[in-house]
Amino acid sequence: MTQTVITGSGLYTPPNSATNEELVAAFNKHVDLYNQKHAAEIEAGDLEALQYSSEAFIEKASGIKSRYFVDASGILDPERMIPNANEGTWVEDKTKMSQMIMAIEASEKAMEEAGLQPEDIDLIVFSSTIMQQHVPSMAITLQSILGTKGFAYDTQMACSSATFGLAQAESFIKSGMAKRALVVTAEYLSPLMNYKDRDSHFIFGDVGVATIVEREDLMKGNKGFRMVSSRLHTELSENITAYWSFVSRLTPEKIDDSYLYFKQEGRKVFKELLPMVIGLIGDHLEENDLAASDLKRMWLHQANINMNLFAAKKLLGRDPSFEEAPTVLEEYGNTGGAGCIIAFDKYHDDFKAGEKGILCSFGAGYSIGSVVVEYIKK
Ligand code: CO8
Repeated sequence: MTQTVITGSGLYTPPNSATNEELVAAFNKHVDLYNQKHAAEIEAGDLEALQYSSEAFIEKASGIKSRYFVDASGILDPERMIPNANEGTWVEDKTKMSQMIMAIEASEKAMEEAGLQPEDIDLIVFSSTIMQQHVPSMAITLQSILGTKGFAYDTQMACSSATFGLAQAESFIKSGMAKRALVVTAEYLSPLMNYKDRDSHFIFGDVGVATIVEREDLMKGNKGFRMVSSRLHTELSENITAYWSFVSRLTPEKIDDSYLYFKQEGRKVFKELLPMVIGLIGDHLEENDLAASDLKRMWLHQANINMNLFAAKKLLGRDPSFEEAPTVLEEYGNTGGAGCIIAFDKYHDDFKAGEKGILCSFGAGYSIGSVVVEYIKK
């Protein structure tokens, strides 16, 4: 049977960042400006005063201390609270598109780790929460910039973009339609966020990740993570939404309405999604005659530290060590579909042949993607 192997990964970290302190200072200044501007309506009881955000809450509720942004200056400007577009003339030069910059660097690093040249790749799956450009696709544009062969296409699966992309690459390779795939998740999420929303202004950061999936018998290098088994699951929920769409321009007067941007019922997500995730991982491992204790590592979705610790503890029956379930939330925040791959990229060099791990994403959709891997060395 054809086997597939993850032979490389790459991470692009944007040059700008914001700590909780910086983000909360800008948010609270915005609250002051808003409350001053609307003092009379607030006084008359016609409008509710906005409340301050707090660093202590953010760190305790999410485990996030900072996050990276393509642009932080617009987000930290209390009069603006929207990222600035700093990409110049990207329509004429696609290598200057913010999302493409992330994709190119992450892809180059992944190809380098796998020992591949662009012409060795015959499939690009550009799988991200959002696409900066729809026509032509981001994937085909990236294909032309890098010089890869074969075919390339875009797909979107929010929090599970990377794992769904990996499973698609695996399927294409197993079917014989491709030999070597580049899976790219470039999460340029900040333009989709509402930095005036106290409940969610601290959650997300921008980042780019990429992985290489090769047919095992054609591997150029001598090591990698064999994809033992993949499982995908979706189930509709409106507890995480961002209704932004190409039809938003038809009602320009509503362009700033909060329903267009990221919104969630965090508690409900926590309560509904976690049992699904724990159940799916448990079943997935059982199908493969594995227990959580057989895994060296769980590279879990990075949305919330409490969620990750809860899931890992339930699966293991005890508290996980950092090595068993590493988190990158403190530095990167929630990076949508990229989170589990950041954790994988940073924490996979210590594997020995035969050791196993699981990549698992979960979130908006709802969507869950689970990939069991085994380290191989030839
Ligand atoms: N500062 C101070 N207080 C605050 C703040 C703040 N910034 N925000 C809320 N509070 C207050 C609330 O008002 C509330 O007050 P009260 O008790 O008086 O009503 C109190 O703090 C507690 O609020 P919550 O119950 O909301 O707090 P939680 O402890 O639940 O923490 C979290 C909130 C962090 C959001 C948490 O619920 C969580 O992380 N849940 C899981 C959510 C999750 O995993 N979502 C998946 C995210 S989606 C994803 O990962 C990728 C999506 C890709 C983009 C998709 C675009 C559509």
